[in-house]
Amino acid sequence: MPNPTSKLDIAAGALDANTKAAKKAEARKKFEDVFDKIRDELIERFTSENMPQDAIEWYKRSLEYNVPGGKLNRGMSVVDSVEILKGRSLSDDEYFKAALLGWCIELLQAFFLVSDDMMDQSITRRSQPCWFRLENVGNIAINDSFMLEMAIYQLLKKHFRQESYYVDLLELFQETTYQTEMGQLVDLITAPEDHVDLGKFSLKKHNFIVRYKTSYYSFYLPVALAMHMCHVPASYTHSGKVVSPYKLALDILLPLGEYFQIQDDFLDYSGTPEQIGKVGTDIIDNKCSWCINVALSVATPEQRKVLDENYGQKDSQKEARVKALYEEINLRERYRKYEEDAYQRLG
Ligand code: DMA
Ligand code: MG
Ligand code: MG
Ligand code: MG
Repeated sequence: MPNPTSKLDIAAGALDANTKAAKKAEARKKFEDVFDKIRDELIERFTSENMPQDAIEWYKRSLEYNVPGGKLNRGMSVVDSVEILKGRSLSDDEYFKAALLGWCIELLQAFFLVSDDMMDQSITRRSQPCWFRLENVGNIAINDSFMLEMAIYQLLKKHFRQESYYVDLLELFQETTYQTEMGQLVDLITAPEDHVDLGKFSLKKHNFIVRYKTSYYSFYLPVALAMHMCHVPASYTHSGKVVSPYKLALDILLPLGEYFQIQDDFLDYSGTPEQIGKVGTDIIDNKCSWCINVALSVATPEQRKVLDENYGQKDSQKEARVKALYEEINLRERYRKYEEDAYQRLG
């Protein structure tokens, strides 16, 4: 006989999950609504410079194509962090300001992704062709990416110029952009198109790249922005000890970024375009990914030879050979173990 209480529990659990999902969808919708306002402001400013109609339409299309279609985790976590720091729900004005900072991260991300896709020669992003792949766009995407970045500073000036922490916001965005660009540089020069040298890869190098190209902007930035908005000071003394809250946040958040990028690397190989909205290019691009580093660390001399001969080349058969080797060394199981471990460590 099934126990009616447990049936009730299951029903209650399902209801709870439904409510949570509904709440999440509602929060996303509220956050997305702020984008419409931001886009209109940016276009209004652009139009006020007497820009020709075709340029206005171009800029609008670039904003709509590149900014709002992602997971929005980074942007929405500014709002969540401000709520947590204040310990209460936000007034309309507070919500708007937090969401605006969130959209500034999404603009920064759009700037990075438009250029990253050109440099990585990617095909799709968010289940649509990469911006530079569109007919008539091509290399104009370089300038579009610059304009996505500059939108951040126009918005900050308009909405935060009067705040005591305005300069902190500016410095934080600039510093984070610099860190990400350093990471992208090392990511790219470690993966030369014309010369494969797997001896240059290591998990240590991977770790460095990941911290710079992903962790700072994806994990530290949202929380640090929220902390500035809540007037958290750079340091204070507590029971005779100097506390540096931003440093503390960094120590907690960087490992999360590492986990996130290792998942991104693993999905580049194992995820289908339907699952991840993009076609993986790491093997063909000769990237110092988590997958190749794990493979190198366990490969027999014969397997190493296969990797040397097939990795990093613009040839889908060679790419398939590397993927087959990833299966041979049970990379999926190794990733599963890594993930389990990471949950223990980070949870
Ligand atoms: C992403 O690295 C880093 C930035 C700064 C965009 P990536 O090339 O692995 O990202 P993706 O897999 O999304 O192209
Ligand atoms: Mg990429
Ligand atoms: Mg890249
Ligand atoms: Mg990737």
